[in-house]
This record gives sequence, structure tokens and C-alpha cells, in this order.
Amino acid sequence: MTVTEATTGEPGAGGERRVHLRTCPLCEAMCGLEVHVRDQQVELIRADRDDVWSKGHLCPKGTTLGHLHHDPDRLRVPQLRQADGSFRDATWEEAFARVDELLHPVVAEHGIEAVTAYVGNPLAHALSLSRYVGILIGMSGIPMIYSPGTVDQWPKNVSSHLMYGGMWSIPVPDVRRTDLLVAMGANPHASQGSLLSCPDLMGEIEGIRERGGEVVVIDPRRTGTAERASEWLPITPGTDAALLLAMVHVLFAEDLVDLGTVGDLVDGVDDLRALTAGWTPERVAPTTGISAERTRGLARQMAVAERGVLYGRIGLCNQEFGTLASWLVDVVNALTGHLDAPGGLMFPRAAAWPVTILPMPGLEGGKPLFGRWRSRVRGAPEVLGHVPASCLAEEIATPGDGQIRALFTVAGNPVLSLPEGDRLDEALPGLSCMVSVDNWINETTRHADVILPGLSPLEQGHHDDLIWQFAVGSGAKWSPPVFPRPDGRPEEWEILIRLAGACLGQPAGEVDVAAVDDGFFDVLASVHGLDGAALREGYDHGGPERLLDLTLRTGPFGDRYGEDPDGLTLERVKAAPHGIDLGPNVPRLAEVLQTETGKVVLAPPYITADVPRLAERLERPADDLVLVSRRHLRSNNSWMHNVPVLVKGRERCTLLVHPDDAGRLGLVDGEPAKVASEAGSLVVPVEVTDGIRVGVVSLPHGWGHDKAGTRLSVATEHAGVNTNVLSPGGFVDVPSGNAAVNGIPVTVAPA
Ligand SMILES: Nc1nc2c(c(=O)[nH]1)N[C@H]1C(S)=C(S)[C@@H](COP(=O)(O)OP(=O)(O)OC[C@H]3O[C@@H](n4cnc5c(=O)[nH]c(N)nc54)[C@H](O)[C@@H]3O)O[C@H]1N2
Ligand SMILES: Nc1nc2c(c(=O)[nH]1)N[C@H]1C(S)=C(S)[C@@H](COP(=O)(O)OP(=O)(O)OC[C@H]3O[C@@H](n4cnc5c(=O)[nH]c(N)nc54)[C@H](O)[C@@H]3O)O[C@H]1N2
Ligand code: SF4
Ligand SMILES: [Mo]
Repeated sequence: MTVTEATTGEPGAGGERRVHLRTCPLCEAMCGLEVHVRDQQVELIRADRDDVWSKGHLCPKGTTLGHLHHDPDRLRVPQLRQADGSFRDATWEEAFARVDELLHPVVAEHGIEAVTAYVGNPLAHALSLSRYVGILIGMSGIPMIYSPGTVDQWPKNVSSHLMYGGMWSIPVPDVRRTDLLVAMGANPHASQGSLLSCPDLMGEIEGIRERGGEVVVIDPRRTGTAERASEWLPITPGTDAALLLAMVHVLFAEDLVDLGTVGDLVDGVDDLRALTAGWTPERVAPTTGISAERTRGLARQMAVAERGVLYGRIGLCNQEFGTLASWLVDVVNALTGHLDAPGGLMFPRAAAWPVTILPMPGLEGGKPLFGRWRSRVRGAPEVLGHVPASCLAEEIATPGDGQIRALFTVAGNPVLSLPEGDRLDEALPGLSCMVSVDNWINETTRHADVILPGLSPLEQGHHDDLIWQFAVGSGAKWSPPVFPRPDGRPEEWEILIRLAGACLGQPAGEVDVAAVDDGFFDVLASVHGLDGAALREGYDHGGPERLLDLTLRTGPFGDRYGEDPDGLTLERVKAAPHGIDLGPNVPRLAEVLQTETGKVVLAPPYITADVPRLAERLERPADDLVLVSRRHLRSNNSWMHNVPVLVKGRERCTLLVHPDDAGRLGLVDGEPAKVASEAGSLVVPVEVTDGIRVGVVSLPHGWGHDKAGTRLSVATEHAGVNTNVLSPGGFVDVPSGNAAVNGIPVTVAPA
């Protein structure tokens, strides 16, 4: 593989400096970077101003890929747990042999049902992992897996599955062309956008205002995004669905419904009219905290905007009424003519089709398949193949038929990320076999019997296979590795195939990786009616790059293996080091729809059945104090706190409290407070700020690095506390099973 695009060859101490172009894999913005390397050391990372996608945008995290690569704590060889609990370095042969030794007896004695996996967030940003995780699951026969999906976007998956027939058919706001952006439960100032890939979102927000448009932020906290918006509406956590139902009510009551261009493709408008008849703004205002007048105004603004869009993200998913809220976001856009329209919500077209566009087995045609089975211990109903990830702890800890005895974790840290992660922390030592594919010894992987490290991102080629399906436009970028693959080290896709083989009783080290890879290629080729075996003749390599070439060539812009000589191939993408821009999103609802009727199901009964639960919420007395989560620009879930430049400065793991609440509770800025919920308690420093609604406190997630046995020397010095100790596992959005980590009733007192 060729490595560098531009070589400056600057003379100077220690040899020449080479500049490598690279897309940052750390978040959805997909920024183009220049990585300056001298003597195998990353000297500097800065924005690639010629990147066709990000045009010079980057954030502080992107500049730290070198720190991650050179981090002395990053694992470079497999780790084996010893009798005294400590880890020792091992060869790959030893490590795979240990996997066999621990895993084979579990499967032989208890069946594959006793094995599961938890696959974490970085998987979505890594070509090797995102392309091959399906093999680990599909080939191994593991009946079900866990993921942070149910602490993230599961409500949106449910609404998209039922409305459009595809759980990943998620429309994204066309922020670059809109004049009204109403953002609910999203803070791109920190997150850089989620289920919305667009570099420099804050610049886009500024742009909307500069061209005379408006940006309204609905959030219990005055976030960095709210600071830059035209208006901040501090809503009561967990009540967005009530606000949105009232907006729909207004649209009907004031005869403002206009489906625009999608009228012929939408079913259920009358059902919605009937459903929302009683949801007046006056009825919901005392609960949402947003006046009836402003609620009406929002509906009218959406209706009159030529190009307007309502966007909801994790604050709308990770809450008690996540499915209703996530569904209603799309409903309001549809009823105001902003679905599938420029400036509204649009369905992206990824140049390389991701496997997520294939119908999930058993879930074809938008079939409302929920509750086909229940979790063994809690009896939680299955939703789209998942149960709440917080079930994992009890499934390991509770003896009996079907008990989980072997666990793979792949790029995840569930001990910190999941509700009641402390219970998982207690359960993990009870496993007969735990194998982690991870680059660090963190709060979770410290329990593993075997840790198999992946390569550093800079040692692998990169393409965002999943993220382009949430992008405001189409494009393609290829990043060659900056550093060569170290001798003898497998890539993660090979590791996943070996682990899948081990589940079938094969020795992990002897699995025929190439044969499995060929089979996978052939299956994906057959999706487009192509003969994989014949196509493979044309390649001199396998692995993710071959799959990427296949999916690019058979994708919407592809050359279809020569049929369209001007079409895309991986070779063409490689020849454009700053990327290829394939233009903004285009209306394409008709081709997206996979529902039985071929139309948008605007009022899916499975979802509308949850409205009475919301009606009960209106009658509930207000909570004294509730907890919500937050993110920070210089942090990335639980795993970048080991980068010195990102954690230096003011302590970030603090409890935000409004001055009125601080006054009445006797809390002092900078002093410790004890926070307690029905699930647990912790002590954390208070930060008094008027940038939060009265009655709401906020903690960031992903902290709590004070556990013994990790190898995170910097993070340990900036431990913080694990907010998920306070998240009750049973507090979920009922239709999706998604965790409600926002809106948790808590008490706070000086510690
Ligand atoms: N209270 C609360 N809890 C939350 C949230 C919240 O808002 N509030 N958010 C939830 C959300 S949205 C998410 S996505 C989850 C995240 O939950 P997880 O995915 O469980 O956690 P991460 O912190 O992303 O852990 C990533 C792990 O991947 C490892 N890693 C990093 N790069 C690589 C790589 O290239 N290869 C491999 N093999 N490993 C790698 C890191 O060492 C780390 O262990 O947290 C959830 N938890
Ligand atoms: N720097 C950085 N970037 C990240 C991450 C990170 O950890 N750090 N994580 C990545 C991941 S995995 C994800 S999923 C995305 C998430 O990206 P976003 O969805 O933008 O997530 P947050 O920044 O947590 O913003 C959520 C907002 O919801 C608000 N909120 C809480 N409860 C409610 C409610 O009931 N109603 C309303 N209306 N708002 C509410 C919170 O106050 C918060 O401001 O970010 C990604 N990008
Ligand atoms: S915004 Fe996201 S993609 Fe861009 S540099 Fe920062 S972490 Fe990387
Ligand atoms: Mo996430």
C-alpha cells in the first residue's frame, strides 16, 4: 500500500518530515487531517484545508491521534491474565490457545447460548471492525449481543423501522440549506453532530443565522450550541414528546398541515389528527415548562418556513419517552413539508453501501417484530433483536439454564457506559471466559482473561463505512495507513474471524481466515446479483479493502465493474487524496421505503400505543430534582481521558447546579456533594451555573477511572466519577428498551 500523498522532505534534525493525509476516525465529522511525521513520530496534526468534505475544520481531539498512537499504555501485544490477577505479555499463539482453552469447554458444555458479545462505539468508526463484526455474530451462532445502541439511538431505530421499513433509514437535517433549525436534545458544540455527519456544524449554525434564518435549541441546559442559537428553550427533561404532540395538535387545529412533495407516499395523517386532538399546548405546558404560546409559535414557524427542519438527538432518545419523541420529530417534519426536501430531513446516499441497508433477518418489510422473546432474568422484551444492555450484568450473575458464561467485548467499556455498570463490574469476574478486543486495559477489559489488541488507527487504512449514511452529502475518502503494520500483528477483522471460528470449536489460531473472508465477499456480491468467485479473480488481496471496493463499485455512484466506465472504484477514490465530493443529498424517499405498503407509516400502532403512558406522565407531580447527561468537546465517551492535552486544565467531571437549587440545598461551588438515586450514590464537586434549568443537574458520562488494575496512567490521575452508578437499569423508554439516563430523579446534599 502506498503511504503518503505529499512529501515535503524538509531537511532538519532527525530526517525528513512526511505529511500524510487522513480522515479523523474519532467522531462523525470525518475531518480531513494532515499528519506530519518525522522518524516514526507524529510531530503535528492539523487540518487539511483542501479536504473536499471538511475544508479545514477540526477539533482538539483530532490533533491527538499521535498521542493515542504513541501512548505507552496502548497495548501492542496480547495480554493474558495470570493467577494473581495481573496481566502478562503473550504471543499471539499463546493468546489464541488460551481462548480455545477457556471458550471450547463453555460451548461444549452449555452451548453457544452461553456466549455473548458487547460491541462498543469505536466500532462504528473503524473499517475493519464495522465490516467484520457481522461475521463474529453471524458465523459464531451467538444468539444475541449487547451494544451501547440501547443507551443511544434505539428509539430512532424503532421509529425508522416502523415508519420507513429500515431501522437504519434515518433521515438527517439538511443544515447547509435550511433557514430554520430547531435542535432538541443535541449539542453539536460538544459532540460535533450525531446521526448527522457534517463538519463544522457550529459554522453551519452561524451560517443559518447570517442568512437571516433562525436556530432554536430545546435543551434543559444552555449548551455551547444554545449560546450560539437565536433562542434557548429550557425544557423539563423527558417531556419533549408532549411538546411535539402539542405541536402536531396545533398543525391540525390551525390547518397548517402540508405534506409537500411526499403527500402520495404517506399514510396515517388522519390517525394522527385523531390521536393529537386532546393534546393542546395548554395541557402540556405545565409539564414541559414551555409556554402554550411558544409551543404554538414553534408549530407555526415550522409550518411557514420555506426550508426548515426539526432535529432531535440523544437527549430525545436517552429518556423515558424516547420512541415517542424520536418518532414525532419525523412526524412534525413530514406534516410541515420538510421530509425528503432540501433544507429539511433527507435520506443520505452512502457511496459505499453499508451492510446496515440490508434487511435484518426476520425484520424485513417493516414487520413489527417486537417481544419475540424475553430476557431470561428480568423478562425484558426483545426489541429489534436487543434487550436493554443493562441486562448483561444479571444474565452473567444469575445461575440457571441460559446463564452467560463467556463474553467477548469489542471496543467497548460497558462498566462505565451502561446503567448500573457497577453491577457489571461485580459480575464480570464470575465469567468462565472473557476475551476483549481492545487497545487499552480499562475498567472493563481489566476483567478479561485475554486481551487481543487491534492496530492503532494510524497503522490501518480507513474509510467511514457507517458514518456516510448519516451525512449531509455524499462523498468518498480513503486514508492509507500512516505507519506500516507491525510485523506479526493481525488486523482486527482477522481477530474477529478467528474468534467466530473458536465459537464453532475450531482452534482460533488455525481458522482459515482467507476462506471465511472469501465467503463473506461472495455473500455481499450476491446482494447485487454478482458472482463473487469470478470477481475475486480480479483482486490480489482480501480483507476490508476488497469489501470496500465491492460496495463502492456496486453502490449508487459505482462503476458496476466496468458497466459505467466513469463510475467509482476504490482505485479512483485512492487517486483523490483530498477526497471526492459527490454533492448534497437529493430527495429519494420512494427508493428508501421498505414498508409493506411502500408508504411512510406516519402513525405506527406499536408507537402510538405508548401515548397513554405519556398522558399519565402529565398527571405525575413534578420531580424535585432530575439528572441529565452531557458531553464535552475534549472528551470521547470513556476512552480519551488518557490523553494529557485533553484532560489538562479545569476539572470537567462536575455536577452542574442552578444557583436557586444550590441556594436551597446548601451547595457551594467547588465543594463536594453527594448525589443519590434509587440505583446508587456518588460524591462529586459542584459547579454552580445559571446555564441549566432549575430542578435539573447534569453530569458527564465516561468517568470513574479510579478502579484498581487498569493501565491508564493519565486517566487515573483525572478519575472523576461514574455517573451510571446513578442510572437505574429498569428506567427505560418502554417501546425501545433504551436506557433513560436523562431525567433520573436524584437527591443532592452537601457531602
Ligand atoms: N449516562 C450516560 N451513559 C452513556 C451515554 C450518555 O449520554 N449518558 N452515552 C452512551 C453512548 S451514546 C455510547 S455510544 C456509549 C459508549 O459506550 P462504549 O462503546 O461501551 O464505550 P467507549 O467509551 O466508547 O469505549 C470504547 C472502547 O474502545 C476502545 N478502543 C478505542 N479505539 C479502539 C480501536 O481502534 N480498536 C479497539 N478494539 N478498541 C478501541 C477503548 O479502549 C475503549 O475501551 O456510552 C453510553 N453511555
Ligand atoms: N466530544 C465528544 N463528541 C462526541 C462524543 C463524546 O463523548 N464527546 N460522543 C459521541 C457519541 S457516542 C454520541 S451518541 C454523540 C451524541 O451527540 P449529541 O446528541 O449531540 O449529545 P450531547 O452532546 O450529549 O447532547 C445531548 C443534549 O441533550 C440534552 N438533554 C438531556 N435530556 C434532555 C431531554 O429530556 N430533552 C432535551 N430536549 N434535551 C435533553 C443534554 O442537556 C445535552 O445538551 O456524540 C458523539 N460525539
Ligand atoms: S470534529 Fe470529530 S472528526 Fe473532526 S477532528 Fe474532531 S474528533 Fe476528529
Ligand atoms: Mo453514542
